[in-house]
Amino acid sequence: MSFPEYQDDGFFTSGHVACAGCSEALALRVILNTIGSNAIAVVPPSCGAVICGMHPHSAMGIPVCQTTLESTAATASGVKRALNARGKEDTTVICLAGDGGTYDIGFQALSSAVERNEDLLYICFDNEGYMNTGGQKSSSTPLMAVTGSTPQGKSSRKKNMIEILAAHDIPYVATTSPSNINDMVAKVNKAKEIRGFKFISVLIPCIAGWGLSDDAGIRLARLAVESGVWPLYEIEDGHRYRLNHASKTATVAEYLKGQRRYRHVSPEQVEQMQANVDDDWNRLQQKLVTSEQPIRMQNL
Ligand SMILES: Cc1ncc(C[n+]2csc(CCOP(=O)(O)OP(=O)(O)O)c2C)c(N)n1
Ligand code: SF4
Ligand SMILES: [Mg+2]
Repeated sequence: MSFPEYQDDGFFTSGHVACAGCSEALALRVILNTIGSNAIAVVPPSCGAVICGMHPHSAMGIPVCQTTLESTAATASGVKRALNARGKEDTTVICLAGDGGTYDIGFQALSSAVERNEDLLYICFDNEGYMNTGGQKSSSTPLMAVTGSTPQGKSSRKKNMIEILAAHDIPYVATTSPSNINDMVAKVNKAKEIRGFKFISVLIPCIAGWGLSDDAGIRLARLAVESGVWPLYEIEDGHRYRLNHASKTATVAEYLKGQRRYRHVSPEQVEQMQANVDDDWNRLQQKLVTSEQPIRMQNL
């Protein structure tokens, strides 16, 4: 195991109010310290907004603009254009949103901003539900997971946001995990160098919403990667795929174990979920093979 390759310059401080053991706090610390001081965050209602806290006691060491759940990408577009108008083109505008504010309620603003190819870095903290309001389902909640609004388990599959964004020909879209810090640092650094819209999705095992013990977050994040439930990959310009963790060494059953939200699932349903993951993995492999194509024109 290698040591994390980022320098902590104190852009995320102690005293935040994340649940004990929540890996979103760790991810925020890594991402903010990788971005550095020349940045402004746009944050909609979410655990991230609660974790960051209120001015002047915020845990974040950069200016924060809290916006509505619908309008993260629109607000950030305006902030970025205002900065440009004042000659501050080098300031990074970073959106820090949850999955509900990304996959569902903020999707229209997000899709429009990607279509305009705004120069933004959008981070989605995907804890697979509306968690700071008590754990309701979002369209990121996976099949069979119990939430406050799917008490018998969700009947539909998780929306594939990465592929939806790839279909926008977005310059850069990637997944990462708090179990793979160097992968996270590398992707944030890479995104910093790209002009246009960048989207990075971070899987956040939710201690409260998934029914985990306080010390299980990172272990679950790792099992998600190693089982292929959350493959680490990146796509450039909507069609050049790269897999960053190439092997699948754990089973879906191992990943589900210890999560209260899957306690009711039968062995047959576990088999079906394994088949779904295998199918998605194989499709990803096919895209890796066909992805070495010439770079397409960007609409910058
Ligand atoms: C239009 C609108 N609907 C509902 C709410 C109430 N609300 C605030 S935060 C939140 C949950 C957001 O979920 P997500 O984006 O996944 O963030 P998480 O809490 O899981 O980090 C909801 C429903 C709101 N603020 N605005
Ligand atoms: S509700 Fe879940 S995601 Fe939100 S702070 Fe608590 S553990 Fe973290
Ligand atoms: Mg959420």
